[in-house]
Amino acid sequence: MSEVLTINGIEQMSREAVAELGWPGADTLEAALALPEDQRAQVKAVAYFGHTPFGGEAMDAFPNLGLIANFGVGYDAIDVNAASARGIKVTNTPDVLNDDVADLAVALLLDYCRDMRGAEERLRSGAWGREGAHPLQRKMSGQRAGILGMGRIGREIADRLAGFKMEMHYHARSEKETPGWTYHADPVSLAKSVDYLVVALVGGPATEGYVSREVLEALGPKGVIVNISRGTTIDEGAMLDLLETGGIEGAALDVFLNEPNPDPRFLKLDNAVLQPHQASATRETRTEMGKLQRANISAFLEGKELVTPVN
Ligand code: 8YV
Repeated sequence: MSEVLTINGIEQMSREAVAELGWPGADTLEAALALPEDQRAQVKAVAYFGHTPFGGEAMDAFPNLGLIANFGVGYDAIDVNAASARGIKVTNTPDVLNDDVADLAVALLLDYCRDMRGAEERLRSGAWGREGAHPLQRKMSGQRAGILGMGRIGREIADRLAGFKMEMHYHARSEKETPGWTYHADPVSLAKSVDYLVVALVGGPATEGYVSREVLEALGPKGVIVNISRGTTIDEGAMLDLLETGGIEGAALDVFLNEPNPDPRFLKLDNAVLQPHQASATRETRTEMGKLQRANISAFLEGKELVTPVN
């Protein structure tokens, strides 16, 4: 047993890197907790992957744990207060994934508007020849976009959408320096003012259900919601109700409450573009995320300053 334990399906590129380091792995947190007590007692750092809640009770199963190094910028799965109370440090992997997440947000919106998957299916199935052109689509460039949460990822998305000549609106805790974009002090006012609402909030209890039924209703029957943050940030039941009844026009989503098995109601919708939580999933970015995670672990084991500490 090594002093580092990897927990949860080790992601793509970093699986090899982690294997090279010779760290043992547990496929799930549950499996890690089932390790013999003497093995758990050797663990000083956990390389954590995925979104299963990691709370105080689980931390207590590793009496010498000093670091949870999360693979991902969002660390909402980890109870940071419980970690701090136990003197356990938490790190994440910010910034290296901003471009990919912003790229996917734009791709979701473009795909929603232009129905590239449906149009390709028309070509592949021969329906183009049999039935003619694909139905007309919806314009994205030049329309009104709202960004909910103007952190580093939100800003990257906004910069990209501004490049599509969109009229930019945003809501964040405070007004930011922008090239003349309209600030809204509350999310309802933002939703009322835009055609496309992109959610780029941090996850965790503070933003749970932040996109409420009221916000979605303000977006209205021509409005489209995009989410690349966390499933928790939207009242998912309300969103499904409104998608099913025309209360909002559509959705383009990379995140869900119940991952990796989203509510089956989503699968029946033809007004939604659905992605399996893969906004950061390029080889390049996952490699960088793995490097940053390992740099934090090395720094911790060598008693050096952590690279990207959370607490
Ligand atoms: C995941 C993400 O971490 O960074 C985040 O917060 O949501 C993703 O990059 C990734 O899927 C690994 O679990």
